[in-house]
Amino acid sequence: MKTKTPSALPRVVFCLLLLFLAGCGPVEKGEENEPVGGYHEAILTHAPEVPPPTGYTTTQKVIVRMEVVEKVMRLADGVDYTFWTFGGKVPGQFVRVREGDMVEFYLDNHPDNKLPHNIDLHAVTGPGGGAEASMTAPGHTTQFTFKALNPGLYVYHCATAPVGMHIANGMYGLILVEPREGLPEVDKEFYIMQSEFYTKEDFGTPGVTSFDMQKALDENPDYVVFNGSVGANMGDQAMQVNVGETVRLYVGNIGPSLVSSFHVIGEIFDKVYVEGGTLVNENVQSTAIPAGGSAIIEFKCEVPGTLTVVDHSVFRAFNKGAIAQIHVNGEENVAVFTGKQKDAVYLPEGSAVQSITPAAEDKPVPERSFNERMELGKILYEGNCAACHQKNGQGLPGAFPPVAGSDYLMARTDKGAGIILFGLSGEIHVNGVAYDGIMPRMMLSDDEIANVLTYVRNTWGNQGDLVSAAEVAAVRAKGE
Ligand code: HEC
Ligand SMILES: [Cu+2]
Repeated sequence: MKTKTPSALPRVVFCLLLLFLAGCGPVEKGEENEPVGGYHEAILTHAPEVPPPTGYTTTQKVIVRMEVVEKVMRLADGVDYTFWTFGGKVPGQFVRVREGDMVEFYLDNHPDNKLPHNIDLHAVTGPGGGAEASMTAPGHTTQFTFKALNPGLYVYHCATAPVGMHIANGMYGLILVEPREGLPEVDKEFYIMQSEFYTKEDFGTPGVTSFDMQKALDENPDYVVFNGSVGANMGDQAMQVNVGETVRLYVGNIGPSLVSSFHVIGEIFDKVYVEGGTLVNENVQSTAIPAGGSAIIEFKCEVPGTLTVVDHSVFRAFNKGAIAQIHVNGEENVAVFTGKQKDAVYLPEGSAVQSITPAAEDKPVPERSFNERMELGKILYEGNCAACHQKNGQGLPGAFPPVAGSDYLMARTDKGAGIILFGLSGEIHVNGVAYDGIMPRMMLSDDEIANVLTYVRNTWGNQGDLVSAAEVAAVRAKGE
């Protein structure tokens, strides 16, 4: 150990000076007068698409132009809503820039609109996130510029009073500020935004509906959805990936009230950029996304199948619409997942078979018209059956038999009531194809079963007749 010499103090001062100078280097966040290396117009995309990585390494001036449009669109099948939008769809377009970029933002308010609007981007360092600077009357356009100082995934939304109402009507989206070094490369990227709708009529009521202030104040939404409507990314609109690919989800939750317990059924998040920031958590099942917050999620798809994206506050998923699908296409990988390998009857000694089927209703249910049963049946089908038999009734090869054009269903003397009341298992043949799966019994009332069967037996080319609640009750009374 050396002894202390009188020259130690000046050396320490010199080192501190060096540290201070390094701290003011050109790549430090907060640098205001960075040279701009070029300018271009941002590529904007509608959900679930994401613009490609920025790919540049110098600071750019990026022009972003967004148009506010008020218009009636689909909220659910048979349900329309007067949305207020950024870019004509809900959620608004995805914006992608790089840390340090100067963003020149233009907001156009279409002349046919009734109201002034503005934008608060959480990526902005400045008053109101740009809200005051972008307040725009119908038929006007405004412009302001901000520097994207902090990397991360940020929500944007309209902040015109009453703010809650502008948000609840659809005015929100995401802006990604890539870190200077970019994000690691992945195979597929998607944009998912969760939001709530508070409507005058209850969930699924056909017609054009509109905003209900009391339900909003009670934080009791009728709809909780991904990407602006019920089923926006289900079935044919599902996100498509391949086995072996790494997927990155940019997920935002605008609320306006609820915190999302974001989860993907059948996957584990290899990485979560917590709250859309820089901190990465690993091996996560569900991640909390606050109202006005986000998360970046990555996972590798090792096996084929359908991944179901949900808010794990699960009534929101299966009863209010917070559900989407990712189809993973490719070869089975039994080293990771085998599928069902065995299914035998289990009868413990001395046990009676338990049933939780509700008892037959005591009082007869009033019968309904054919059209009424068709309408109600469609909603029941989509909520209870479509997950397996698919929205178009085609089923899934090798797993769920088709109910569209099913000779098996149409030949049954109970019109199918027994299948729904008691479930179905063992080998069956539908249009000459063998299926050997298990359909669970469904906890539906006689009236509801009559509705869903009337719908199934008279849709997709099926030629059936009305199924009455009395017919279902008779099957229930006879037992399995
Ligand atoms: C969890 C998945 C699942 C759900 C939900 C489900 N089913 Fe099924 N369903 C099946 C499977 C699997 C079979 C085949 C059972 C077998 O192989 O014995 C089947 C068979 C059937 C059949 C007979 C075969 C055919 O294709 O005609 C009908 C009819 C049917 N389901 C109707 C419905 C209706 C209506 C609902 C909603 C009320 C429903 N299912 C909900 C999985 C499901
Ligand atoms: Cu607005």
